[in-house]
Amino acid sequence: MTDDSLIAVQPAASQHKTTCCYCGVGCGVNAQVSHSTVIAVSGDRNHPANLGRLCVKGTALHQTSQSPDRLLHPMVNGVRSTWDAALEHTANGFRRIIDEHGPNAVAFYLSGQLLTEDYYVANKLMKGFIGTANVDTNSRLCMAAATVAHKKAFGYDTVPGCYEDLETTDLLVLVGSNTAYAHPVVFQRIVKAKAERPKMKVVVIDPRRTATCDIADLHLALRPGADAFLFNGLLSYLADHDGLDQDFINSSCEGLDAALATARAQVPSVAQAATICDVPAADLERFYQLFCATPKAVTVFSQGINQSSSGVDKGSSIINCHLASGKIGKPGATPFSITGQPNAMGGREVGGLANQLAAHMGFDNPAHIDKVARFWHAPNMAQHEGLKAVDMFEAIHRGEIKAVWIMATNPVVSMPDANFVREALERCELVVVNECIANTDTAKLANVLLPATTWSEKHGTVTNSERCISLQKGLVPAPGEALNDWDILCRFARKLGFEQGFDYQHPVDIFREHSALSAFENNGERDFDISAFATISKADYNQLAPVQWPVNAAAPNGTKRMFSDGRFFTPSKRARLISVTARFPKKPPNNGQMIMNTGRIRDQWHTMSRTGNAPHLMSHMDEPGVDIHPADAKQLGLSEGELAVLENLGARYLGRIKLNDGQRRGEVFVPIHWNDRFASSSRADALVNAITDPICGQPEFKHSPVKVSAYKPVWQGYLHTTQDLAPASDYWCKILLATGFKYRLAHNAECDWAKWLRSAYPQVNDWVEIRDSARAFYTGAGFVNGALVVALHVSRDGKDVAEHRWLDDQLGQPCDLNQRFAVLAGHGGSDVEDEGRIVCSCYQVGEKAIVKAIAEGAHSSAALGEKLRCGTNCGSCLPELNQLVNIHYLAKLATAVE
Ligand SMILES: Nc1nc2c(c(=O)[nH]1)N[C@H]1C(S)=C(S)[C@@H](COP(=O)(O)OP(=O)(O)OC[C@H]3O[C@@H](n4cnc5c(=O)[nH]c(N)nc54)[C@H](O)[C@@H]3O)O[C@H]1N2
Ligand SMILES: Nc1nc2c(c(=O)[nH]1)N[C@H]1C(S)=C(S)[C@@H](COP(=O)(O)OP(=O)(O)OC[C@H]3O[C@@H](n4cnc5c(=O)[nH]c(N)nc54)[C@H](O)[C@@H]3O)O[C@H]1N2
Ligand code: SF4
Ligand SMILES: [Mo]
Repeated sequence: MTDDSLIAVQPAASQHKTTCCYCGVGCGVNAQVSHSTVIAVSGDRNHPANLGRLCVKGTALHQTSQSPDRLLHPMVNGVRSTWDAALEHTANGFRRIIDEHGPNAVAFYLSGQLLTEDYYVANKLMKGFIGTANVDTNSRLCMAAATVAHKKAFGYDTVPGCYEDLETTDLLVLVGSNTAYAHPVVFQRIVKAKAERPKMKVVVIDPRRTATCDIADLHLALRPGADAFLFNGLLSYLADHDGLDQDFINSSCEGLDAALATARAQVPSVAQAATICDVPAADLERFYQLFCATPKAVTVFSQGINQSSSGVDKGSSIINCHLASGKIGKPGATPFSITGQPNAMGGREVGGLANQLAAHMGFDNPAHIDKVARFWHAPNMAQHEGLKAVDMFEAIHRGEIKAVWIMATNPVVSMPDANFVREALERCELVVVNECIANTDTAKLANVLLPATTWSEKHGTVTNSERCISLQKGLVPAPGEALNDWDILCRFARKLGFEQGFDYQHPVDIFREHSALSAFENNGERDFDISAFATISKADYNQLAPVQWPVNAAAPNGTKRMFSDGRFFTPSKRARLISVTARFPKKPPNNGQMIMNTGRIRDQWHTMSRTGNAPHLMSHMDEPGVDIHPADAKQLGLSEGELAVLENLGARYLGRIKLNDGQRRGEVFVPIHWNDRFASSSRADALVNAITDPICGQPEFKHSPVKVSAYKPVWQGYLHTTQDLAPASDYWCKILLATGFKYRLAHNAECDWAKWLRSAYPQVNDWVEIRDSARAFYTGAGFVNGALVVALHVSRDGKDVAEHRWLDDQLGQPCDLNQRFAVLAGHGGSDVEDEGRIVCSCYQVGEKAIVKAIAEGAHSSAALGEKLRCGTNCGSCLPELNQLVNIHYLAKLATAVE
């Protein structure tokens, strides 16, 4: 924080309301602060998003806010610098490049994890003052398709519904959304609503059987990428089965005939739809019937729809069905694009994407360009849209963009063809990165690395999936020399000579301007209007209560739901149905290739810069995985627990095989999170083709053809160490433990283990080792003053190195003779039970204990909770507890009955 009044020297412990910085659910958090540290968090009962709940990531907010890898000082070319010198260097670089090559030779790449105020300033500086729209954001990878689909249908990028609609609906359709993992608190709200109103039906549409299917009455495991066919089929079905709302269509829609004609031509019957989508016709018909017969239906869509070479069309095909059947603008009835990042929506509001202007205006409307220019008194207003993310990095690679400033995102991990992106940055003349973490894969390539504040230090607003604006509060002082992103940008702007327009003293100054722009010459024409805040006082801003936009004279307390009057923001005030020609993904797999699907796991956030540092968040899934159907695995000679190698674009992804009959044949699933800080070769995006949707530029992240084979190392094993030190090996992945690190290792050449250990740990003079005569296995442990410092277990076939969690707790512990033997054996003895994989992160309850409790009579998640506490804190593991009860009790019961 730059404002001392906000830091406030904290008394012993004080309570503050703030907002979670992870997902787009946007939960309200009570943070307890003591001695300038957030020491505890709990859910805010009064926040409309979560009503007191938090998921496992939210519950761990205070544990992840301090990182040993924190970036504390500005760095220029690897050398510590001062703020003034670093910004002078940056400004000189930008100025020279702009003078020589014009403003389009520079670019900003931003993030939905910036605050609205940061985002506003970045966008204003580039589009209004530097004079280029080469400003794009990771929202391109995330929400771009939904944004365009909204704009096409409604005139503006409006999310019509609210979370309450998910609870009050009679039919909830979750399409390409693993809500249980990605929006856990929304999922818990749905679970509760369904338990209270069992007539509510849930349909999940996802090629995989995910944790979200735990509550599904019907799961359509469709062929990857077939969604627009499925929804075109639904539109035809509605027309054929009296499912159209003619009154609503007559009064509020246009374009139905053309949309229907295209849908009918492509998907004339349910049978054809079922064949194209590769789902049982009876199941599909059941879904169509349900949708047709249920006035209150909500369709939530997320990355399974957006991240596609035809994501806009897929979004349109969903919205079409809601418009045609009048299921919009009413309680419990709406299409709902659920957003991923905490401020993806705020970014859209300030126009953070290269084709947008501030306050939901756009380059496609000359009057908008003029309005924004006049409002900003912009000396160099950009007149055309800029380059979208993938095109932007291609232009960097070609040398056309010579300076890029990256803020709050890690493109070397998260962009498609990630090795190309890395190469582009290596070639770029000037790479500036605002980060909190010193050594992210992107930060490592920065010429200028600038320390930014992050959650609990920065202060400003974010907007969640249901248009709710909340304050993320500055509660503790910035560490080292870190500054707020908006402040860094303003200092830079002033160095470029833009004194006026960037002299904000506090985020409220920016928020007021942003609010005023939303009202500027609006006259009810634009959806985004928060004019009520144009004159908000600093005191009111610092206590801002969550509120859903629009917030204006007509709706001073905000707006829960949009379009209740059947009026839209198009010139005709009617919503448009869009004619959609459904298409499959651009690049089908060749013979022998499989489709790589990518997505989230429960306890990690993106590139792990924060969640990777919390041992208990690592415990649910501690290693990059490859989920594969058992039959495919058998065909390829892959076994559970071994390593697989996936290949595409000359890159490799190594991951641990997990047999999963919830996978479709021919498709593997890998997590997006691992990166070069945590594993040797597990950046999924290095294998993703940079294929994008031609309209919105969003990449096809969910569908990459890859070659899959077994990885056969010469040796493999694991290392426990108090130091972050492991042997160079072809495969390694790092797992944080409470008192050190665990590495899983595999390599394709021989190694002299005893020699490596002695050279890597010279301080150890007390070694205990076992090696067999044929050198098929080696185990060594080193002690300093009797305490365990390092332990290595390796073998040729991996058979002798079964891991037990017991060893994870022994680092740093004094070890007597018995314990030394136990360390060498790798487990605490037959009377020490291994917990197995951790299912409940909050209480660290492992799978083995849960299975045992089920055998002993705990036959529901509630009974398990009573016995072991699992699932009783944040509830994120409830779907998995139910699954274990299914497998280990209900399925056995069913077999017994048969
Ligand atoms: N734990 C956790 N939560 C997060 C995040 C995180 O990193 N970790 N990130 C946040 C962000 S930024 C985002 S954008 C959201 C994303 O939230 P989601 O979109 O729910 O998450 P994903 O796992 O990316 O993908 C969702 C599902 O799409 C499915 N899918 C793949 N192909 C298809 C297809 O062709 N059709 C259909 N119908 N489905 C398909 C995948 O199998 C996957 O289960 O999560 C947010 N929440
Ligand atoms: N294959 C595949 N790839 C994907 C996806 C997928 O589903 N599949 N999903 C895509 C999606 S939807 C998304 S949203 C992206 C996410 O991908 P990224 O945006 O690259 O992921 P993050 O790890 O969230 O990166 C945020 C960075 O900002 C830093 N940071 C945190 N707070 C602040 C702050 O206040 N200021 C500054 N300056 N820095 C901060 C963090 O340390 C971190 O390094 O990944 C995309 N990539
Ligand atoms: S659901 Fe979890 S990660 Fe998302 S905002 Fe709420 S607490 Fe944070
Ligand atoms: Mo996202």
